[in-house]
Amino acid sequence: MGEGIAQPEDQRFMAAAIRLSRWHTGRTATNPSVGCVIVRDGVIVGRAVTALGGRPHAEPQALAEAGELARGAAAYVTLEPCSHHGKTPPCAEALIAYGVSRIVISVTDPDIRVSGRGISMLRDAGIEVTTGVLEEEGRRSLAGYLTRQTKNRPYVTLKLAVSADGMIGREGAGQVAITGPQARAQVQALRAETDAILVGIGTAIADDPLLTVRTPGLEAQSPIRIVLDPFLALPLTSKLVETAREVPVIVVACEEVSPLAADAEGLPPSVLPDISPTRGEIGKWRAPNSQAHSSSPATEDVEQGAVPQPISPLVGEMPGRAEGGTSPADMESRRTALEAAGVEIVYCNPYHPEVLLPALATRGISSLLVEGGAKTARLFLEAGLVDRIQLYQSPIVIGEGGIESPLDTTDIPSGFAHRGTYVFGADRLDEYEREN
Ligand code: AOF
Ligand code: ZN
Repeated sequence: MGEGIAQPEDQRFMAAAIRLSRWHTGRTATNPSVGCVIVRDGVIVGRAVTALGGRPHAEPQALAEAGELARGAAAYVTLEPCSHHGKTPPCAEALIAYGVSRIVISVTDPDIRVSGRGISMLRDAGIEVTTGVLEEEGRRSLAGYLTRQTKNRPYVTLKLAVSADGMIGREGAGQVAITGPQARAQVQALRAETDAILVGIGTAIADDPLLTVRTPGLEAQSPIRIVLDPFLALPLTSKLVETAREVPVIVVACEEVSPLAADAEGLPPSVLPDISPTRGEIGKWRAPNSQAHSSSPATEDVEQGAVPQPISPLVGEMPGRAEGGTSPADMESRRTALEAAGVEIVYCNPYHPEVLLPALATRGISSLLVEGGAKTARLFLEAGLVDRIQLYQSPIVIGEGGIESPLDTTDIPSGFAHRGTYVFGADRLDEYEREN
């Protein structure tokens, strides 16, 4: 027993398992997308990824493919096999039953129902277990799941597309194409593996974006769309509102406009309606108007953190205040109209991502893409709540009236490591990752 000894081919087979796991990233609800390959005499005899929706897990599927060949074989899994009786029996039991003799694991599972127990079960059955193989890559492939499990918030990617003169758009010009088609296709692929995408109301009004995935074959993988919109200024004629029944739209509004703010009971006004914290399916949302309070620990955190906050000075610059006023009656009619169009409104100070993000995690959102604009990017950067920066640089020049990027390659905040440079047509992508 004890720690198994890494074999020369371990990295190669673990790399294959990690590649396989990527197939279902973002498509396994709150479950991680895990890859598993079964290897006998240097040949892969079974392979699988966690099924769409999260079950069955990877291991039983790979074992079923290997069948009798699994006896005496080695199994490579990107995450510690589970030990709990959930909706499926423990994967560790299946590996033991099939007679696998060696298990190689990249990352141990932080889920309190598993966390080390999967490994103990396997070792107790006399199986040699090696852990930590390609752990950095394994962690990256499980980033959303690990961040939600250990930090109670989604993994946050900030994406910026910057012109040669350091701009992300032009005042009053709506959407300006900065990157070319190859880079845009790459961003569509990123959206497809991300649970939710977030923009500020300024961008939602100026650009009127759709924020969906349009790549043929991936259309069903559009993320939930979230708009930080303190005073419910999102136009009913916007593409977001018009498509809210096809792909969910959540508007995050200030607590002070919440119908509950005036609640005679004095209930804390800001809480996102909860779904089952551990097993909720991301796509299932409560009906609009639902202001249910949950007693789950994560939600309690949200409630505590969401005691009405002083409103940031940014508010004054936000569109919406000027338009149509912010009297309770105006807010009420906007709320009713947005909800009638299928938009969900949640009340949670839009200027405090440290409050919003745990609430999103409680609803099963493991990954979030922040796509604009400059103020929203700064808000997340200043809160220290960006895990990864994807900075596209294009050769085009915006010139007069440009909106300055909050970042370029020379002023990436400290604590980020450069992970790579990639070229898409005429554009260049630099990727940075938070180091802890
Ligand atoms: C594995 N293999 O492919 C995955 C695992 O709700 P359940 O019963 O499906 O359990 C979800 C937990 O199972 C999840 O939090 C994580 O600990 C583990 N996911 N485990 O052995 C897999 N996806
Ligand atoms: Zn399992």
